[in-house]
Amino acid sequence: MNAVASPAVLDSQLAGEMYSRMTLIRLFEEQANELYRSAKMPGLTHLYIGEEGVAVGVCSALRRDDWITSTHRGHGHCLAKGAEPGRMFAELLGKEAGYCRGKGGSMHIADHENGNLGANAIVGGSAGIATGAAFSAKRRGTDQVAVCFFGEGALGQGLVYEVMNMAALWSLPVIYVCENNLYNEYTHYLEATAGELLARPRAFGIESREVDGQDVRAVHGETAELVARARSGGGPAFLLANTYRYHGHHVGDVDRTYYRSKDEERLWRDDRDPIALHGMWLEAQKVATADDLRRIEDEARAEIERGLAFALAAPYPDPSQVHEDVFA
Ligand SMILES: Cc1ncc(C[n+]2csc(CCOP(=O)(O)OP(=O)(O)O)c2C)c(N)n1
Repeated sequence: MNAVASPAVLDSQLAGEMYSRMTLIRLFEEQANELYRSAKMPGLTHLYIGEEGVAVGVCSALRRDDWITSTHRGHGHCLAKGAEPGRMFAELLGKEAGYCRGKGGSMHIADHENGNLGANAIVGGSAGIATGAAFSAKRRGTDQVAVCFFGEGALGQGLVYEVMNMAALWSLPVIYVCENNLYNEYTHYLEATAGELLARPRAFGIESREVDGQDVRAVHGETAELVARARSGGGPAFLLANTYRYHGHHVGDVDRTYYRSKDEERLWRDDRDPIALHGMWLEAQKVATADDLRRIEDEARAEIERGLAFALAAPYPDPSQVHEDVFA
């Protein structure tokens, strides 16, 4: 995807591609869960299911040479920026064909060809990397923009404020995208984050907006404006996207009733699903029929199955490579 729509116009082709990419992410994540449950994947993973509208809305407003940085919940960001499911599955399985030759795993996928500087398991850690990339773009005189994805839990990290301060002072082309899925692990964010979330970036004079993260078109529209602004020297921005993760903090977090209710989960799944909502819009606008949407889903499923088969059959790295690509 990575098409660049003008801020005001969302053409029907792009709207269809957004549906397709969100569906691909959903199916990838369901399969990642299966890999965990069938003990084929080492370690665990943090599913992005429910939040697809944010990654796809944002990345569809970026160019391929724009950058993103990502989090422990990063598969959706990678796929939205153009990564292939096969190489991602390979990375999850520790295979040589993975994006990091099998040494990064689920939480550290980087895909530089598509502008993905990498996921980071240190909460807030990638804010410095995105801001540094924006600094580099400005110094080199390119018009690239960097997007930093992070959860609202990262608002408790000092680094985020250090770099927002620099970004504002130096008018850097960076957009901080805060995905508020309501929970920091097993704690509601209101128990961990004082005051108004947007008051924080606004204290630095950063352009700050809020968007419904379940509305992929709204996310795309806000991002496109902020990207155009940053590209033309307007400086950093902060986008607060309200969203929800349907699954647990990680795949092992199955019984969640001690920190959130089943009714709450049902409400988001049934009434606020970004893929279903966008599908209804496509049909209502006569951009796609129900058959078209089914075909898109079938194609995405086939792509996931091909990617999975590729990854399962792929070889592990040779043990002699264990000390390669290690930085200290
Ligand atoms: C610096 C740091 N502190 C603590 C952790 C443990 N940890 C992993 S995820 C997480 C909560 C993250 O919540 P949020 O940033 O809102 O992202 P979400 O998981 O909701 O997507 C914590 C505390 C960590 N990985 N890094």
